[in-house]
Amino acid sequence: MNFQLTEEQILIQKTSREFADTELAPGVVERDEKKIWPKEGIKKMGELGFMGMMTDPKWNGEGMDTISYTIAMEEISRVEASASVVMSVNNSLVCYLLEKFASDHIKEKYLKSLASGDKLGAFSLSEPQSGSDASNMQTIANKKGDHYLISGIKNWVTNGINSDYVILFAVTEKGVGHKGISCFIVEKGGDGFETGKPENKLGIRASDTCELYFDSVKVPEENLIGNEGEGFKIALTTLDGGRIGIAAQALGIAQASLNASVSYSKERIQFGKPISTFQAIQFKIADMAIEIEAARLLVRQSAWRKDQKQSYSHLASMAKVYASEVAMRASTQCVQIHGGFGYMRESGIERLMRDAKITQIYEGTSEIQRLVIAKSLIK
Ligand code: COS
Repeated sequence: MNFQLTEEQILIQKTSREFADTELAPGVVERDEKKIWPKEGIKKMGELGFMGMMTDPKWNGEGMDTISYTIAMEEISRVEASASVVMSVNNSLVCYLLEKFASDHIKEKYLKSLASGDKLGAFSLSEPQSGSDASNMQTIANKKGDHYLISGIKNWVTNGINSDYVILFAVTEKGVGHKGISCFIVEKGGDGFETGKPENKLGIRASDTCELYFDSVKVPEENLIGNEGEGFKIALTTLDGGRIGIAAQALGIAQASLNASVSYSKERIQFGKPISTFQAIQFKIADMAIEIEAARLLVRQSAWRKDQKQSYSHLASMAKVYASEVAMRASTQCVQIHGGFGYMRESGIERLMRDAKITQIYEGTSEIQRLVIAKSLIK
């Protein structure tokens, strides 16, 4: 067993860490407060190759392994989770899905520009009545000659506003449950395609989330990904990998919480001493560090298994459920250590707690992850 990162992985860590500290840290609190999308940061992430990290260079990606991707996700999330979610969706939900399931025609036409960061993708599965119960979707795609007409509503779509292309799941055959769901790539802005207003969120406020409305949107048949009826399995397979990315995001938020706690506790004087000298604070810091190391092992192990082409669905769920709960605990303790200051918006500390919360919800709630884990044990 070798826990040593490769030279390439160390380089990715250094590059993403420096990028996050120099390019994303300035203005991060204001972007969160005012819901300003990190446009410049995302553009630079594309230039650095962070938008198609695992995609084959043949399709303009970087051809890196999943461990490298989790390292970059962790570093960027440490500074701005709103930026890392944009990266995560484009990498693990959009580029991965297209590379694995789409035709060469789609890869040539869409994947190349998505992996290079020139275009941005979104992934739209959820609907008002179907979140965890993902197969209960109502959006319909009716075949008419050489195209489909798609109608319905998708919600909680990350990158919904700023994306160019949307991965869309819709029903092509009613009454057969998940076997009637198909997957498409749809260009934004066509007739009947409307983008909703930005949602006002608790956390990751600088990222954009919205509803998408489809009213008989015409989509050419060559934009079907895989075969009709394969959409649900494509979605779940893709989400397995996505969950590793979100686990890495949670890890970054937890690490940021620990870093801030250590440095503030050494500076903050109470009762004539730095609060870091008090055991009550030391125990909180120690507990955070233990849990973060354990979460990192789960994240890296699930990524490693994916790279080794071993089954990893249950481990991705374990990594996500554990890392997201660690992020929640660490960020809450971080606010506690910072006291009144940490509760103030301008401190940037309470943001960690608000950002952590979504990692327990999106790409499958903690409850769904536990179902996936239990199913893998009981089957
Ligand atoms: N990869 C590929 N296929 C999978 C899979 C996976 N990880 N998990 C299940 N499947 C397949 C099953 O094998 C089954 O296929 P068959 O009918 O051919 O045997 C099919 O998918 C349906 O499986 P199942 O009956 O277990 O589906 P359920 O409807 O009970 O749902 C859960 C399973 C709850 C795990 C799934 O709906 C889920 O993950 N929901 C959360 C969705 C989510 O993450 N939403 C967030 C959206 S992105 S922000």
